[in-house]
Amino acid sequence: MKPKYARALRGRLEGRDKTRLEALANERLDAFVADAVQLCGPAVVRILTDSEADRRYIRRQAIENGEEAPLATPGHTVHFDGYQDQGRDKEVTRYLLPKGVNLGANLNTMSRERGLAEVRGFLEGAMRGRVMYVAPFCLGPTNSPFSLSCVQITDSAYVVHSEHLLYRPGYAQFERAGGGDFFRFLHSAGRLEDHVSAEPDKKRIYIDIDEDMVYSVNTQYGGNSMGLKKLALRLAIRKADREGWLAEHMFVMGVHGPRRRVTYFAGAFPSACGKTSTAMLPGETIVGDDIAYLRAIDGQARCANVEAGIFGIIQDVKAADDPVICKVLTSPGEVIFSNVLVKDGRPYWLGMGRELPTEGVNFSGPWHIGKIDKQGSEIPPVHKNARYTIDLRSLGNVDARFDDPQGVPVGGIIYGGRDSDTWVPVQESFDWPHGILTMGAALESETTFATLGQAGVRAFCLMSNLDFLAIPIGKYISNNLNFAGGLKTVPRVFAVNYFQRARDGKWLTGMRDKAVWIKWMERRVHDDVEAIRGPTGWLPLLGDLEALFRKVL
Ligand code: OXD
Ligand code: MN
Repeated sequence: MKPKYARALRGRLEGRDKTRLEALANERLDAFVADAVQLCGPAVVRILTDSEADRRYIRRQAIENGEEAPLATPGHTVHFDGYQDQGRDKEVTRYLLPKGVNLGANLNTMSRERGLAEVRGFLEGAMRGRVMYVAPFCLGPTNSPFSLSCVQITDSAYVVHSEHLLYRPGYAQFERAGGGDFFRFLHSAGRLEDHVSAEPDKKRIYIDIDEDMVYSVNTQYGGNSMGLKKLALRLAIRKADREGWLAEHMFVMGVHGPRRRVTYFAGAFPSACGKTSTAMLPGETIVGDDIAYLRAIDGQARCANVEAGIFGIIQDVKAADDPVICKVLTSPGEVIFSNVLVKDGRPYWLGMGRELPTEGVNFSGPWHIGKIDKQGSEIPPVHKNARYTIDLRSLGNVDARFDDPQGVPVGGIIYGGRDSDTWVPVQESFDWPHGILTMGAALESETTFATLGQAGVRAFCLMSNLDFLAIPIGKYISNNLNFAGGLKTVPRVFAVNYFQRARDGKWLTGMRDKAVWIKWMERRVHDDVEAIRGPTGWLPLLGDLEALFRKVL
């Protein structure tokens, strides 16, 4: 380690932790840790490896420092975020632009110089008296063309615990390969009151595109604090643009067709619009529910789940519709519940199919029905964006190839939105450009509770990836169009809409109908069924749907 970094770390990084950092012999990493220590002023630095002992240490820390509390079921814990911190905060999430760079009017940007001064100002001394965790991770499967190294630095054991469940370990990858040009995330929950970030007006999530680095401060909500989730997606979109692949807000699933055939689909729907419930359809297998990288490998479109777990919305999860998830949420094993209601050590959430208790503990502390907040509004028992965090491997329906270093071949791409009156329930595009432009790029969807702000407003939502886009929109669309150029077989492109309503407001399709749409798409990929040429795409024949409804439902 260079003497200047060793000097900066003296007294805070010692013994085993020092040896662990030195063993990686990575000057860029040393510089990152030294800068974070000088800026945030922690009492001590812990360098985490991939070992089970370190995972256990983090779980204990999250409980000991009060960020999580154990629940009655062994392995289950609950975490609460502050009242104004329970969704992605788009307003304060900005790209820091170096002079002369323009990402277009749709992206939230500011000058790099001003942004760095502001966010680094909020981080100054933020970890005084606390432990700083340095955790290396890998996005995508390890030892794979998809692998991307990352380092999360944070003072939150909850953040690292969540990332242990959601991502692959990265210390060994740094040892082996030096980490390559890794992404860096620096987070502090900031000043805490009752274990939640106490200064929401100083919440900032700033993305330094020049340095592949993200700063996040005065927030705990996973979507704002976990670097590896949507913050890494932003950096990955830029890296993919430079290198000729795609980083998408997509689930990946294996659809099981006739004669034991498995066809893989990747699907982009906005947050809270059915990605997880589609990937979890009974009889099919899940590769991932949120973020995928797509690459052309030997002329074939292949994709991999960037993650290894689910940070899922818990509202409406119930045994009748989601038996596999419910089993994990009610059995011993590692689960973090966030922003649910707790009574007698049991978690409760909206739409769980049971009446909620009239008192308990929630994000506001001890809660009872009718409890009023400082502004005089009634505090709901549970936030709509309450979540569960689990390891994908705890699910009974995980796809056999979920960790395949080569990813899985992509048979079809699906775009879907929350759209009450325009798109049909399912259709196929005429070809790749038609699908990319009219189904992906033209996607509109109603806003949901997954982000702060008003829900139910129909908005342009390009490829369900607009929230995370970090390059100009036109460039991103061109990259998607051009992706097919490197392929021998081009995936089919489909569009679905689960949210059509009649004039009286009633849903026009049922919750389970998507099980039929997906089987129809699987048949189309192999030309097993014909379709009608409609004005906006190929539509299913009634007879094929009737047969599938009988068989599937
Ligand atoms: C998510 C989101 O958490 O998109 O996946 O908000
Ligand atoms: Mn998402």
